[in-house]
Amino acid sequence: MEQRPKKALITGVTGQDGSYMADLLLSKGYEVHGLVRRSSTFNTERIDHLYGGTVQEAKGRFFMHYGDLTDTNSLIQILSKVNPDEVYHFGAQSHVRISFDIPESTAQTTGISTLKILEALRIVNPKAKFYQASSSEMFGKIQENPQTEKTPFYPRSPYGVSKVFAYWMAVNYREAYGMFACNGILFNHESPRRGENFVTRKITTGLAKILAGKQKKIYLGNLDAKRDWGYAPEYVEAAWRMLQQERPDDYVVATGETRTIKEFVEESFRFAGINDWENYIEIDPRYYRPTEVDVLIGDASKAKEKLGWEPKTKFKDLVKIMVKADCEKHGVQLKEV
Ligand code: NAP
Ligand code: F7E
Repeated sequence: MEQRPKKALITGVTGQDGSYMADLLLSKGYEVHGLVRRSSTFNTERIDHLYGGTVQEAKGRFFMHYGDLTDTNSLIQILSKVNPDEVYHFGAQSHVRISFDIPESTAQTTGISTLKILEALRIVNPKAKFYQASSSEMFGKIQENPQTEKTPFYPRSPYGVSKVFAYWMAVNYREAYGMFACNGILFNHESPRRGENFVTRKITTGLAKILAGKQKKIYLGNLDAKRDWGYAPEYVEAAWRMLQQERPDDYVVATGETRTIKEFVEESFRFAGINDWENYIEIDPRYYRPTEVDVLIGDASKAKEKLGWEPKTKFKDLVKIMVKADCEKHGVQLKEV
């Protein structure tokens, strides 16, 4: 007898990770359902290739549902209707700096939404496997180096605090109700689909616009912070692998290499053939955070051992991928250096 395809529900499907996860699951033969919120302008750019039917294999297997992470009824309705085998919860207010401006709504969207979905699943579909998009921001003011699954949390923003709440909710539903809930503790991961107000994409878009004569300077905040940056498509593969294990667990996903924001700027400009990058960068204190996360570096040994997952794209390749994509978008021809 032919088996029905596995069904997955993705929250945050219009975002960076959700869209890559949709691509991955469709390539694996899943039927994919995405939760989309209403917006006054179209917010589906990252998944238009799926919905518009240009990707042949998505035909008849990709569905969008209007809902909102703050609207419990919409979540219950979608979960009941779709009855998914796997739920990937990527939806969130994911910008750390902005979480200081809208702490309460961040707590709702980034923290409480996890509880809403787990509770809805417990009632309508307790067998579904659940992925929680946990974050290295939970380590915040780091308590040890490098950070592992055992490192204590010390969040430094309303975003980080909300993610700690969500992390423990996933653990609690696993322990209290035996639900298959996993936390992927993902360190920063980037790509040409990264939102343009995160620092890497702000730099690569700004650089492309400078080269295209559309912009003169890039205004940035703290250039000394250090981040462990990986490549987003590889990170959603790790998330998928977590839900294919026999038992639910929590995993750090990282490269183990940390670089300053300044290094990202330098490498981007160097790749575009510009050495005097300082002439194009202005510091604007508006982009400082009330409490900063100075340095992050992850140890993904457990993911390597249990999931067979390893990062492939290194720092310089990541910069290259992003600069190239933004230059292409802005009609800039690069001479490779
Ligand atoms: P992203 O690009 O900002 O995507 C966030 C998604 O959440 C978007 O689809 C957004 O919809 C949706 N969303 C926001 N508020 C919503 C609401 N009220 N109702 C329904 N949907 C809502 O984030 P990302 O970089 O892909 O990250 C995915 C997840 O991983 C997030 O939970 C993030 O916090 C977490 N995370 C990210 C990283 C990273 O480095 N990227 C690392 C660790 C953890 P719109 O398109 O309509 O805005
Ligand atoms: O900032 C500094 C800023 O906003 C990185 C989210 O996906 O990853 C992301 O959070 C660093 C910070 O990412 C600017 O102060 C300097 O130290 O790109 P970001 P983030 O805060 O690390 C984690 C893992 C998540 O979970 C989050 O969802 O860069 N920085 N100048 C700047 N940052 C921004 N955004 N803009 C600047 O102009």
